[in-house]
Amino acid sequence: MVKSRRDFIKISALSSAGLFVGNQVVKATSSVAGSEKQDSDYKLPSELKRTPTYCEVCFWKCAGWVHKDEDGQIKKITGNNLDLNSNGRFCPRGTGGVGMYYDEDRLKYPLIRTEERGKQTFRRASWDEAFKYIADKMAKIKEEHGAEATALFTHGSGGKHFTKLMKGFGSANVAAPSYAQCRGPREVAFIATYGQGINSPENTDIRDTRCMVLIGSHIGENMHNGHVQEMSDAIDKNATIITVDPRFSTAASKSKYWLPIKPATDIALLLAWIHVIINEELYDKKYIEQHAYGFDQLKAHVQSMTPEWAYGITTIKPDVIRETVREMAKAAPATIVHPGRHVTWYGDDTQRLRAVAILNALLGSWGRRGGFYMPDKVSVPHAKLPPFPKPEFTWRDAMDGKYQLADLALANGMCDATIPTSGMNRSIKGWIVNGTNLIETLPDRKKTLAAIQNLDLMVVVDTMPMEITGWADVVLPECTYLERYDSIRDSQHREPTIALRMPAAKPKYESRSAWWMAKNLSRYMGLEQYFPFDTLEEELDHELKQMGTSLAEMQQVGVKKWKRAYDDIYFKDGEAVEFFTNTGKIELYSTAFAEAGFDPMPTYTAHPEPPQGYYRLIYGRAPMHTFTRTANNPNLTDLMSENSVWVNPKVAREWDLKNGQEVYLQNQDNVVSSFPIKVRVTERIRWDSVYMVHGFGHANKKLSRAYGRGASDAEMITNVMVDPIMGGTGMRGNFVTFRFTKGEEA
Ligand SMILES: Nc1nc2c(c(=O)[nH]1)N[C@H]1C(S)=C(S)[C@@H](COP(=O)(O)OP(=O)(O)OC[C@H]3O[C@@H](n4cnc5c(=O)[nH]c(N)nc54)[C@H](O)[C@@H]3O)O[C@H]1N2
Ligand SMILES: Nc1nc2c(c(=O)[nH]1)N[C@H]1C(S)=C(S)[C@@H](COP(=O)(O)OP(=O)(O)OC[C@H]3O[C@@H](n4cnc5c(=O)[nH]c(N)nc54)[C@H](O)[C@@H]3O)O[C@H]1N2
Ligand code: SF4
Ligand SMILES: [Mo]
Repeated sequence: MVKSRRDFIKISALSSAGLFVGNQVVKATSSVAGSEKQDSDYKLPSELKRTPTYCEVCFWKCAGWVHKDEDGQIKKITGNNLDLNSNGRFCPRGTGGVGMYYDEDRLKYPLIRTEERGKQTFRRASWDEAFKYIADKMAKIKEEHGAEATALFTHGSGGKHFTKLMKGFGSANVAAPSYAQCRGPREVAFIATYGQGINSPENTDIRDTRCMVLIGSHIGENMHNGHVQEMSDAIDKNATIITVDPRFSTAASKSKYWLPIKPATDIALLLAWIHVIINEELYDKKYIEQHAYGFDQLKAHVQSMTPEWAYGITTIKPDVIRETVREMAKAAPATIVHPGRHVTWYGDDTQRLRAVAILNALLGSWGRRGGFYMPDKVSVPHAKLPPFPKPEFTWRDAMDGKYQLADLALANGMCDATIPTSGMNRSIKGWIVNGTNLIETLPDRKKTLAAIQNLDLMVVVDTMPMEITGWADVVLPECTYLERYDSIRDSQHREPTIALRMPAAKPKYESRSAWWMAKNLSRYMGLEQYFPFDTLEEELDHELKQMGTSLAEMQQVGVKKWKRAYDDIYFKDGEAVEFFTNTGKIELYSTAFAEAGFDPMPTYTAHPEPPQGYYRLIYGRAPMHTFTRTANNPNLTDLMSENSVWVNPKVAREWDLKNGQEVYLQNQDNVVSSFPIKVRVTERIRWDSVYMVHGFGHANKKLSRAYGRGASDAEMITNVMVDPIMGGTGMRGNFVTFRFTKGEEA
């Protein structure tokens, strides 16, 4: 075996030597410049029986209240009635968020990788040491390769603070996996069509919809709180739900139509729907005439794409295709063809989402009640900072001019730019990874690890000992969202709303907030000018006062709403609307794609099918878990402690598989799952596919409840279908078969 620069190390129980270091830590920590404030970091207002927060268990960011008992122990979290994301109710995961705070496996102290007797290990360090170590390494990278040779991977609230630090340092390499591994293709497709993305929370007007089409979007298991509630209200009001999914999802069980499509063929279905809606003249003529560009080209383009043509591809019967699109047209414009959220499936995802955007335009649902509303938000005014240095190169320079239409950075692109290529003479040498478990999050793990081996520095900021922390040089323990202030939540909605997160308890152990880390690192790195406030409390109060409120008021109310400045949530009849596209119109024919050399209108291309004895691996969410982050949460493991692999009875018979039997999975590249997974025999999945929930099969033994429970879908995702338009990583082109023993990797 080639000796690697960096081994995966478990964060082991620290020896007595560690304890000794620990004693020093107390002293050392208090010598961090300006950190006298650390112990009294936050004043916890004892008079507040409940403190406001917004949830970090997923990115819906519901605002709620943390309740404590007389002894100040955190007891429960409930929703804030003023909040539009939650309507005062938390989902099971959000309620279980308390478990993150109490989890005894949490990261407790800063750690630094060392080599002892030829073996790599972590030693406990003081914050001072850790900051100094990072600042020195960053300075060295800057000297040798330029500040541009550093990157920040981040997902979650603390990212804003580290972003400021990186930009101040001179790097523009900042990416979240929620773009190229999630909703990126959707944003690019809607920007190309309407000049405006979807963003989060999605501007789908589910509350008032009369017909909603879910294409591989499994709301109900995908537990986006406010939208699950709105969908259930819409169903109560007899809205028609049409679900397109190779799996009988929870949403499918509530649907008038379930279309168990052959995976990877959705574009054909969408084009056939577009064909019918145009040829049967069911589209919104007035709307299209007034707002759209390229109708004639679109009409000509789809002429051969009949339901009969699509039947051969999708296995959905022509009469079902016709009937369902007539239902959509009947309810229009209060119809939503839902764009989904995790849409990086087959590499032609931007084009699939273009087809979704086009179908919505034909239904006239964009800007209409029950379709897509026009969201509003307030912008939080930030303190004026000195300008950031201008980077001379970014990850884009390693892309050979590709993916120009990506409007945000690609996490996979930054990973690629870390592996030396001929295209770029300098590769990235330092990573800060905040709140993202890249090993389980990015597809093609081998590549991620190859990139990591090429680094001079990897800092991981996390709350838990995850797969990614095992590869770090320095681990910085963040306190949970229940123990810290964070930036004001200012996401879009029907009305502009802000929410405050404040600590309900002091940070446990030596964990600290991302803000505190970024602030202190800025001192060691000579970047203090980008962090002008001594505490985040002062910074927030300064921002809030400019908005006509204050920290004190927000501590009492948690959420504050503003009236919309204009009555423009829906387009008015006949209103002239200017769209931010080249033509100022809704582009059925994308001039931007044509200019960039891509198909201006979506086409269907066939994707590889599973070889004999293999099944397409598809994956999704379970209502009580979020990605890999909750698999060890004591409250949530009580509800679901492992995943299973869904197998059609026909397949089970062929393999003689029984319910509950443990199997290993092996993919097309002969990768075998590290752990076995239980079989669930069910008619709810097509015979050509198997299904599992993402987020299980943890490999870090320090996760005492999650280690080895179930299997990891990510481990099986070695084939990546990259979207040529924006660089998203299609992850559903992987096929697995069953093994009864682990054996040697073939
Ligand atoms: N195979 C596969 N890959 C996927 C997906 C999939 O379904 N299957 N889904 C994709 C999608 S849609 C997305 S959005 C991404 C999500 O990707 P990630 O955001 O990477 O998801 P998680 O697995 O939850 O990893 C979050 C990490 O943050 C840590 N964490 C939790 N709370 C905090 C905190 O307060 N502070 C800090 N610093 N850290 C914290 C957790 O311990 C965990 O290590 O993954 C994408 N990748
Ligand atoms: N409980 C919970 N809720 C979450 C999350 C979570 O971790 N936990 N994560 C949140 C995040 S960041 C995201 S991005 C969303 C993701 O949630 P969504 O955007 O709703 O969905 P996906 O994960 O892409 O899709 C999963 C569904 O697609 C189906 N599917 C698989 N292949 C195909 C295909 O080829 N065609 C069709 N039509 N369907 C297919 C699967 O059977 C499954 O039902 O969920 C969010 N909500
Ligand atoms: S949907 Fe659930 S987990 Fe996500 S932010 Fe809201 S309460 Fe938290
Ligand atoms: Mo996502």
